[in-house]
Amino acid sequence: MTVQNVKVTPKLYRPPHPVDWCPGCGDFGILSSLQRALAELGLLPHQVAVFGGIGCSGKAPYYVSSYGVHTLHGRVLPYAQGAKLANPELTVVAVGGDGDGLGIGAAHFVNAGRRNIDMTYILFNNEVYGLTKGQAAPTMPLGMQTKALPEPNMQNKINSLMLALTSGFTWIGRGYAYNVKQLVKLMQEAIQHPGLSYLEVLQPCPTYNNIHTKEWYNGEDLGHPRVYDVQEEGYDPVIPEGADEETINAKMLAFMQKANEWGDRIPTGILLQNRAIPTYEERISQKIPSYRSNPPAVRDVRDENGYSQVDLSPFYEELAINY
Ligand SMILES: Cc1ncc(C[n+]2csc(CCOP(=O)(O)OP(=O)(O)O)c2C)c(N)n1
Ligand code: SF4
Repeated sequence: MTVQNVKVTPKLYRPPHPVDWCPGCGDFGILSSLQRALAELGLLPHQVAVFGGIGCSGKAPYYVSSYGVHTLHGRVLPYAQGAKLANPELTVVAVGGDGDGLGIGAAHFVNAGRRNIDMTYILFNNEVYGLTKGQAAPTMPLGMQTKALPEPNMQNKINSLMLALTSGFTWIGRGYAYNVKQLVKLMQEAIQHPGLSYLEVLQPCPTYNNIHTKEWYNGEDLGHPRVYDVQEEGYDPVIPEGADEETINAKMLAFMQKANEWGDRIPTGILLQNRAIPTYEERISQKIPSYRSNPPAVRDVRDENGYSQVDLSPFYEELAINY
């Protein structure tokens, strides 16, 4: 595809510097899927901003040649939501680890769901804190003992799909880091969904998670892959606009059954697509009709001489500390 005579290929999104994840890390599959998904949507790098949390996964903004920020631990969603609200034309993707998003960042995850801002959150789920050497993340199952742990995990895991549902995310999906073909499609669907999308990606960490490995997800002990595609089995995730209560309840129930399936069969694909909830941008536009045509990011803050038109003096006066 070409836009303004620039050929948009995944190469355009590749950085000039090397990627420093461990060999065999599932993050590579997620990164190349993201570069492909953005390119195949015909987006140019300046139309995209990628925000990362802290952790191995949080380095992703360095590896996608678009706008982006490597933010603070657990704070990726506040940054990303702020950018999207300031510039609603921007395609905003937030990424981060399971520790980042569901440990220190859990309150932001829940409250982002309530807003339903039109952006995408991709959570890299390796069940461990990779960057800090393999401690149990909030997604690690009770009783699991990976090689970095002196004792089996004493806490139960958070089911992030269920948390996303109850928080209000309007698009929920799950992918697998080594199924790039499906992952590209899921990322494109998530980005194109009008509202907040949550994509959990099962991400083997060969350095610290020696239990849920690539071989385990591939089901080498069972003789069939554990991960399967719900869409191939005819699962329909859509809650249509204006759906009645009975339809909504039936869809939520079907979702919960899929979200709780784990072990010998692990569902991937689009699990929920709720078109019945307005986006935050639509809610703002009802209060401020000019919001979309004149959002904060495009307003001219300078006068004809290039000086700021914004009067910050009341703010400074408020900040003044009197001893
Ligand atoms: C406020 C704060 N607390 C703790 C840390 C240390 N820290 C850095 S990365 C990380 C865990 C990252 O794990 P996860 O989000 O699962 O990402 P992964 O490395 O597995 O991709 C922690 C606790 C920090 N950087 N900031
Ligand atoms: S520690 Fe794990 S998650 Fe981090 S780069 Fe290495 S393999 Fe990947």
